[in-house]
Amino acid sequence: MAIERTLSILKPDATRRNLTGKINARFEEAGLRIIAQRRILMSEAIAGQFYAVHRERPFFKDLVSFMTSGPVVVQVLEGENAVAKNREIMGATNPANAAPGTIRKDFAESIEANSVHGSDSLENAAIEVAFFFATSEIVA
Ligand code: RTP
Ligand code: MG
Repeated sequence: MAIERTLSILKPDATRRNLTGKINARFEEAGLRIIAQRRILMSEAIAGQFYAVHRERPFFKDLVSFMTSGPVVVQVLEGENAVAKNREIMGATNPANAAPGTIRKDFAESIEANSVHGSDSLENAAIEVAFFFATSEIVA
């Protein structure tokens, strides 16, 4: 299997409840390595640009206001099959549908405040990693 990189975000509901260490432990236990990490407060412009693909969706406005409501932790995860592995340990978007033992099942508050973001394809992972990190900030 190929070593991949994926973009992960610990969302404002996770930072508010001081869950960053607990969630990072899930990544590390699954064999993913945190090779870049930064805590930021997203501006509306940055959140809107990051979620531009959802611009026409009914939840877009709420999503931008949620993602700018508190600090987030942006990070690059590296490991075998990292994109799919991260999606698997995150669980379904709606925590009500998330499998037992997944991050969203155990920590998410709602379909919106669902604790984590993870890139959904290798192609988007490369775009999203470059959106937040310079090459010099990623130390594998
Ligand atoms: P993410 O992009 O955050 O990793 O989540 P995802 O792929 O599982 O879900 P996606 O369809 O890309 O949606 C992005 C984020 O928008 C919020 N959302 N709210 N109110 C709603 O019906 C609704 N649907 C989605 C969630 O925060 C979701 O993670
Ligand atoms: Mg998504």
